[in-house]
Amino acid sequence: MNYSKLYSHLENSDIENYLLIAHERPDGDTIGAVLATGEFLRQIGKKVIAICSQEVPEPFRFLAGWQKIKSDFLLADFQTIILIDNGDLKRTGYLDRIRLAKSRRVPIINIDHHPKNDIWKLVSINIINEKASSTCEIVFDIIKKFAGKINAEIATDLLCGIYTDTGGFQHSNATPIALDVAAELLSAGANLKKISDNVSNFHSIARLMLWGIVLDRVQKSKNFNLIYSVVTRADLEKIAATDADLAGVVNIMSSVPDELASLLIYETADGKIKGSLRTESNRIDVSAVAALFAGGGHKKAAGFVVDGRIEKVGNGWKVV
Ligand SMILES: [Mn+2]
Repeated sequence: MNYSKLYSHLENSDIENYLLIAHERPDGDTIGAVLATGEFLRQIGKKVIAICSQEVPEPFRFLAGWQKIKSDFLLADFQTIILIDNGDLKRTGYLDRIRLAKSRRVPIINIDHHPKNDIWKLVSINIINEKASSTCEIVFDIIKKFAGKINAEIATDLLCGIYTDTGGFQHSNATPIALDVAAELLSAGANLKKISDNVSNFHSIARLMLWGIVLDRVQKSKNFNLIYSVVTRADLEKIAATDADLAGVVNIMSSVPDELASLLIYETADGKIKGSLRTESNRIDVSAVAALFAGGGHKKAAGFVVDGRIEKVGNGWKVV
């Protein structure tokens, strides 16, 4: 990867004020990468504000400095915007203001490992590596080649992102490079035990009850080689669970051998239906399936949003 454009931008001492944007429905990769990038930029004398349109989820609130992530900003305060792990423009949560930044010629940098999307043509510097396990793996490379200091705090941030995006080193993106980087981060003082305790072993009673509902409704599709389950808004409300509590259960669903994919369908608070797809198989690209419904994502994990509600019909469910 060639970072020369990025580095000469960073070396420009006239450009001081940076805005970092994590994606909506934030995960450990976007949060870890935003915090690590922020620390690194501060080390080299920049002023940084990190932004996320939604709250930092509980499991990532052990990362140092998460409280500093804000949810609003004034565009005029910044000389550069860095989009981190965003995937597409809508996921930034600040679509209008990013378009405005573009029209005001504020430099926008994109650091990501998602496939080509609508952010690419908008930005001045694109740092994309689709082969990277996570955006944190890319940020590690950027800091290291810049001869920046990976302290224990940055190391934990970055390892948190690699850990979450590889499903705790279980998915096929846990490549030799990802594991080499993880080893270097451990040597730099990253706290893997704290990461796994918080990210993998952090379930509220509401979440366990919700997973109970989802797993109880698992069915095999008659027409496709996939298993699916559904959750209505009423289910979520009854046990006071949140959408974030659904993360993870679709991975359990995809543990059934011989199934090509798993699909979890649930009603969102704003009256839509969201589909979350996973596969452990190399024979299917679930982002292509999601694209049929105008969604997207990765080969192994993807999602889509459609209009509608879920209704119970006999022993099954119907999207209306
Ligand atoms: Mn990611």
